[in-house]
Amino acid sequence: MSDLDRAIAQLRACRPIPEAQVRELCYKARELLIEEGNVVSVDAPVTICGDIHGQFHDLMELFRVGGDVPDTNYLFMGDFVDRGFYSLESFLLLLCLKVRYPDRITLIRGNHESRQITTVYGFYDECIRKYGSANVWRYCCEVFDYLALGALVLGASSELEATSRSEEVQMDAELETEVLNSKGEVTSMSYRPRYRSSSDASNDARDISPPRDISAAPGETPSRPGPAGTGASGHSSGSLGSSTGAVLCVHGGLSPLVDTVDKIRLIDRKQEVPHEGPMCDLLWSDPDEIEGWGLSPRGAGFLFGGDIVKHFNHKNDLSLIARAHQLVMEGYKEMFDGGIVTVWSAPNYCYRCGNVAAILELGEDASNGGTIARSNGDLSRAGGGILRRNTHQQILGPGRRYRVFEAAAQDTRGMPAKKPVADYFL
Ligand SMILES: [Mn+2]
Repeated sequence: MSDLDRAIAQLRACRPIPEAQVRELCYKARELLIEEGNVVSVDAPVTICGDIHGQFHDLMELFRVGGDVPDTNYLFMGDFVDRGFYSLESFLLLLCLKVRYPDRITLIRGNHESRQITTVYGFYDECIRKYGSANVWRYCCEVFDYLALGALVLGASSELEATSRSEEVQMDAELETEVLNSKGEVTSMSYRPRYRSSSDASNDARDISPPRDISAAPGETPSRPGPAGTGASGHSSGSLGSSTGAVLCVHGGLSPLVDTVDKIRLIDRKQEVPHEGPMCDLLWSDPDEIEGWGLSPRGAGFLFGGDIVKHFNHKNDLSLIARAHQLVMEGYKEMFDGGIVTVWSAPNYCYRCGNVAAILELGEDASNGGTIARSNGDLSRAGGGILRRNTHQQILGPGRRYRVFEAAAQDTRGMPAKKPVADYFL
């Protein structure tokens, strides 16, 4: 067993590792993170998680519900530390997993991954308490400066594969969202119309006949639109890039100073979170039911409305923005026709808010093999409300599976709950 695996085992048991080992870990992590761009590309399938805030036992519950690393590919959207009692163990475990399985876990920066904020909200004090000096806090803050500012999830499928087959299969609709409880039971699902034309019935027969244009080079759009519903009219939408737009993940939200994802890439991120500017906004902003931009009551970042999200997503070929940063009692909250979602992964936040938590799973688009003949030509004639203007590329949102979970049971926390009353007193 390597030192790293030993450290992982020790941290999984919620026991801190020695200071010298933290130092080495942080050095290795920095070497790894320095190579990442400000916006990391992540291929689906991926499980997206929101704020953790030092709630170590709930992080263990998250892994129980969502699967372990490296079996599950994870993307954590920041705010690993502060508020909870185990910021140190939570962050160091995630960091160990990052160093051990760099391609199976992505960590991006939250507004709490900062010197100034951790000094006020608990992480600094926790390090002093557990190590007797600020060294470990300092090593961790140096890692914070190198965390990516966002991630772009590519290759997600627009359609979910149903978890349970008990529901009647809807031929004319595809499964868009599913919500599961921590036992893996489906508690709700939603469908969207499948954009196939009425002549689909005869489609199967035509698909096996010769004139199907399979000679088109990848990325090349056949010039002949063809009659609606014929496989010959186009190609699997995969060859124009996925029919599912990319998903941008950031901790907070958008910035009035950033109108393209490429502008995020230009930021010099290797620094303490500034008090203003694009980097600050990405980590601090919140969506709100307003038009345009508004002042944030947080005193940093901005509020942004549905029009801002719609425009940004369209301009950047995004189908969804996933963000964290705000407590939502149901664990997740979609806004603006599904253009943005808040994912919150700290159940019973601060051990008293009574909320549930959620993680968001995006599946892999398997249609690139061409087995599903959805042509762009057909789609652009379908006339649905979700069509985009001035583009032939149909951009569908990704299929979204939310796993909702509650706080870890008291007896897994390793701290004495209320002593049970002995039977003979009752
Ligand atoms: Mn936050």
